Amino acid sequence: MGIFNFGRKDPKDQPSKDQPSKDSPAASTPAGSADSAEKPRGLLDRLKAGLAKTAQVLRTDVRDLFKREGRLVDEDFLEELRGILVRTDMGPAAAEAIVDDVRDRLRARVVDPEVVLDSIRTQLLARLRNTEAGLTMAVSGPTVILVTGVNGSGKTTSIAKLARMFTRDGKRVVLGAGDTFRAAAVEQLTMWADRLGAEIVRGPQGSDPASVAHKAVARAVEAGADVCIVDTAGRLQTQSNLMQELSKIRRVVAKLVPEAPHEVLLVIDATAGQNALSQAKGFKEAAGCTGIVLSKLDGSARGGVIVPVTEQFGLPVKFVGLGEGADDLEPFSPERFVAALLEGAFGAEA
Ligand SMILES: Nc1nc2c(ncn2[C@@H]2O[C@H](COP(=O)(O)OP(=O)(O)OP(=O)(O)O)[C@@H](O)[C@H]2O)c(=O)[nH]1
Ligand SMILES: [Mg+2]
Repeated sequence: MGIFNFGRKDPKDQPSKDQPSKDSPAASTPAGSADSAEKPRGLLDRLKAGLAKTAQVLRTDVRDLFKREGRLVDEDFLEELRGILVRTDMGPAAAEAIVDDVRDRLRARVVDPEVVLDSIRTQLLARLRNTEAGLTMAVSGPTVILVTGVNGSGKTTSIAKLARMFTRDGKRVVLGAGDTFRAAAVEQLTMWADRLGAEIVRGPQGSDPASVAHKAVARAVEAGADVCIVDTAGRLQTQSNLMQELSKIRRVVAKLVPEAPHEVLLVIDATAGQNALSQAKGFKEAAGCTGIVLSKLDGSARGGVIVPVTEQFGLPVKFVGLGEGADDLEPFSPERFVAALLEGAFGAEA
């Protein structure tokens, strides 16, 4: 789809969470500029690197099912195949559909790994096809994006990545430091803002996050900014008082910009396994989330969780996070995702 351009990686953009880097502010990397010292990597290559662990389960383990040239598709084989699929967290429905497809078409035949991998590809694509979705942008005035999720899921880092995406596209960004719970959270976002050339609006520690959000959106309106991204403190989907706090933020920003927030993104850590599902459910119901950023895919062998998350809750995965740097974000594309998982399975080099 490619609403925005992602092209280069900047590994120096990896501040540690609580130790803001002393690197100079990002006035030196203006919007749209290239990080010239970096080697450009294609979208697919970066996605492949990020998905390496999940791909390993699918490609290598499926290949390992085949001792020599081919293997007879019998119930033992199908059981082993199901085990591999389940390990990627793609969920029982998708795993079962693949096993059924292989059984229906190939039972009692001696087949090659390629045939099985092809079935996996077809089934995954069919399940993910309708999930591609860009961000809803304001028709006029700033687009307001609220970023939510459980503790440590990658919210603040994802905000930095989104800010980088927008500034690269020539857009003016205001960040709202709505995580007033920890002083380090504000420092972390401030450091990113400095580095990325975004303005930041902060409030005193312990102050009402809704008032910071209000100030940030007001500033975005006043400054004629294109985007206002509001950070929030981590919370569990089961903490109803904290979920209400998110509702308050939404109400407050809507007073300033009628359609706001245009997006309420839920950042889910791909290593969370099946807990990702209850997060998606809880945040969708209580916080009105509109889409998901699936972070830390690079550290997970369970990237398949993208399938049940999108299927069960009708929440589109809008972006995937593939590392700690500001450039490690990809707009989600089912085709690229499945290609990154399975390409190379046929011995072809990327
Ligand atoms: N490998 C990898 N690490 C990530 C990714 N996204 C975030 N991280 C790391 O995960 C840790 C937590 O990220 P934060 O962005 O601070 O998470 P958060 O949700 O804001 O955390 P709280 O504000 O404490 O709830 C940091 O060390 C990040 O560098 C990703 O896509 N890949
Ligand atoms: Mg944070």
